Amino acid sequence: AGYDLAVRGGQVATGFGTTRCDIGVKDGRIVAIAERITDAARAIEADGLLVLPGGVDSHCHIEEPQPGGGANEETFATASAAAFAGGTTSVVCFIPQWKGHGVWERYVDYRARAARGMLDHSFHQIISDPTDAVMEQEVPRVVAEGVRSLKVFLTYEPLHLDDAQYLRVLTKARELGCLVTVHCENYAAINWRTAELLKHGMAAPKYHAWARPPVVEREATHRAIALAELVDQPIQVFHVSCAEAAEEIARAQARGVKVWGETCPQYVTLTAADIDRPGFEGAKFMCSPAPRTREEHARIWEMIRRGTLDVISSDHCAFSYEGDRGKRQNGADAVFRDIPNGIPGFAARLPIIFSEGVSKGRISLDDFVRLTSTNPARLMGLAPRKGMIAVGADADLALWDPAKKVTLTNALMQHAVDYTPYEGMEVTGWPVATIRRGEVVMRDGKVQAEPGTGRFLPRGPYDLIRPRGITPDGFDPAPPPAVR
Ligand code: DUC
Ligand code: ZN
Ligand code: ZN
Ligand code: ZN
Repeated sequence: AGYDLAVRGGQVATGFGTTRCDIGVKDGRIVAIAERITDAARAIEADGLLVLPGGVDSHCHIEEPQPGGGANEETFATASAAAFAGGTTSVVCFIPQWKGHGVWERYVDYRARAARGMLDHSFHQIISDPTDAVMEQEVPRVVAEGVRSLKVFLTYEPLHLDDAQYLRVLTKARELGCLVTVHCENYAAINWRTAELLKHGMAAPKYHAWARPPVVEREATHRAIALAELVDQPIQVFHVSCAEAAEEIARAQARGVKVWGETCPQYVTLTAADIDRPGFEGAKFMCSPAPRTREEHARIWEMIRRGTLDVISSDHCAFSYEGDRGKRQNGADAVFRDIPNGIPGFAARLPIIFSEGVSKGRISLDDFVRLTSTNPARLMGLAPRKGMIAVGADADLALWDPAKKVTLTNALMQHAVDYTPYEGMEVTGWPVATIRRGEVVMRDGKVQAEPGTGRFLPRGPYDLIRPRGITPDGFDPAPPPAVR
């Protein structure tokens, strides 16, 4: 047979139009797209299904080692199952850095952890302590390995950077040809409000949201962009939750600044009412930025349609509700400040965005494919190998039943933790099979991939994130290399 696999008769959605055709796969890659492919060792009939490029989740937290020696509950094996269950085939996750420590050792350790999973993976390097030794010696080494993005937090103890430290990361990223991804919330403002809320006895989970209203996100978004503009370094603003932050991105984009905006399913579905559920239950919905309102969801959809927000990732960061590694790790009734932030979302991401977006008529099928696969792959330098259905690309596909109605449950999510914030939500549209490099890794909810088969995706320099060469007054103390 000429092909290892043929996917036949599906509606192939490329992000730039949909056509009924067959896909021929050989050695893990797409080698033919044709009206009819017969000469294959194996065929999958996809009549009535959409054939999508496998989802690319460019922001997710998996098995991040903790300074104390543990790691968060989601391992690469469980994360892979959850991702495949939801039609996602590639991820970009985070190598931590702890203050007082370097990054090289963490990189080596994290590569080994990731190699035990089934997902194709790349990394962002978190920078929480940009010392001379880290920035001049270790970071260049990690980047040379293919880790082409640095992640910074403008809030969070103990990760946050001040403006001088952030500038140092930006200038080093520019020199090395990396993207910088940024968590934008104002550290001092959140600390001040948190202290005041607790002083007034307002300690329940819902006050997590009160401690970080949209204005603190808008301020930090503006500042993150302004400093990036000052040094001419491209950035992506992570998890935009409100229109006022998105407007800062839109204004900068309109002046030509290279800034991209990401949002997540939680910012078009969860609300302050969820985080205000009785007792400790609200902890299940606690993430940063915090869930907003229905009105805000509508504004986020509008910013998606305008293209201001062009990537939707999960920010999967999972803690169980029960147990001593989860939401109650600092006590069964911890004050909001001491409850770990983050919600699981690997498997829910594509179904929620398809259902709320495409099925409800808010975005087109092309938009969906670009937002969840093509755009993150392009921005992270993984395209055209990932994020596209094209000859030469990896054969990563999600076979999607656009009419299937499913009620979300924790069991369907296949992640490591004991709850989903989307329990009981009805969706229309569901992945019936996931194919990773030509191998069927999920079929009808059954994940069937061997641990250790996920591949590291090194990322070389790429044009999209090249600095513009525009600085105030033309003063550029360290021009980036001219040719990459
Ligand atoms: N917010 C983040 O920024 N990271 C992980 C968890 C969360 O809620
Ligand atoms: Zn600090
Ligand atoms: Zn973040
Ligand atoms: Zn995150």
